[in-house]
Amino acid sequence: MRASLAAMAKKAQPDLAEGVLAGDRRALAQGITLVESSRPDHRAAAEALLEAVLPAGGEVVRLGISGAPGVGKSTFIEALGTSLTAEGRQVAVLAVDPSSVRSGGSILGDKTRMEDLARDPRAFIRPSPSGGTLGGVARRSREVMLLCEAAGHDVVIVETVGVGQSEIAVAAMVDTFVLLLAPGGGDALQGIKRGIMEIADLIVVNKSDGDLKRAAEAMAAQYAGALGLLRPILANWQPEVLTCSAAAGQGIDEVWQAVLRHRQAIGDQTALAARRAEQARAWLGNELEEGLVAALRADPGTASLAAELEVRVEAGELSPGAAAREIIAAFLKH
Ligand SMILES: Nc1nc2c(ncn2[C@@H]2O[C@H](COP(=O)(O)OP(=O)(O)O)[C@@H](O)[C@H]2O)c(=O)[nH]1
Ligand SMILES: [Mg+2]
Repeated sequence: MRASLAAMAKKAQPDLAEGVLAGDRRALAQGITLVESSRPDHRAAAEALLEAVLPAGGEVVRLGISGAPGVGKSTFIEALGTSLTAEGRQVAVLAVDPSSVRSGGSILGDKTRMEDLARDPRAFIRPSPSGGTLGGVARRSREVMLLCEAAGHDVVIVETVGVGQSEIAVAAMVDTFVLLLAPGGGDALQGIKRGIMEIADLIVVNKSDGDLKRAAEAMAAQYAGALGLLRPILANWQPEVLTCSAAAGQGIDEVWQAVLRHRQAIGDQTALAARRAEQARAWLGNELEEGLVAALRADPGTASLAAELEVRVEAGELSPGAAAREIIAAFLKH
């Protein structure tokens, strides 16, 4: 499989790009395998493939969804996704979850909660690439997103568990970022870091049904009040707070309408393109930083000096700043 993939990558690159652009699911899956591979020859092929299929253009909606485990992300994505495919949209669902090595792939395990969507020929569900740093996982997901768009998916939903930094990375690759909450966590506002509220374009309180309905509404009111104190991210967009019941399929369309309103607030296609261009520029910066650090760490000539200086920093003989400058200077000389 590995060998044949590499061979295919070398010989049939244009065919693969064509297959992806034609919306062929096997080609898309092969392309994703290339993009997610850490083998250097695959990386080169993946970059060639991305170059061949970009820019996909079209009216793609990139939607990020973050929320703690159990708030109902999978149930929500199933409900939203199936209603979008019923409208004729092609939906891709991706996950960014750097911890998925441990959990065995969040979305894959969740496919049982996305049963209809998983079977839907208009939908494509891909678990988080496993392994590596958050930066690495997020980068591969971003590239998978671009491949899915090239293959004709016009709504890409990127799911992430709202713990740690992954939501920042997801917010930086989507147009609209939704924070999903649910009552019953007990700790309400305290449980959510202010940081994630600051990047949310929409806050949706799920499980607004049955016994939880009143608690959900109270929670929504509380968050609306808290949001009012924050500075809006877009000049003409005040983040909205909505309630829904993913399980009952209620309020889902209202969330989608809010997503479309946020998109309107971003502006026309030119404004959207400018925003995405800015995101791509920021990603370039991240890639450069990660790449440089990786190159430095892999450089055998620098490694021994780094180990030596580390000891001196630990002993308090040398400041971390001075040590870093010395290591960088040595690395740059090579
Ligand atoms: N009452 C109620 N339960 C829900 C709703 N959405 C999801 N759940 C339940 O919450 C639990 C976690 O849902 P899941 O979609 O797996 O959450 P995730 O971990 O965020 O993906 C499951 O038991 C769901 O059945 C909802 O709208 N109302
Ligand atoms: Mg889930």
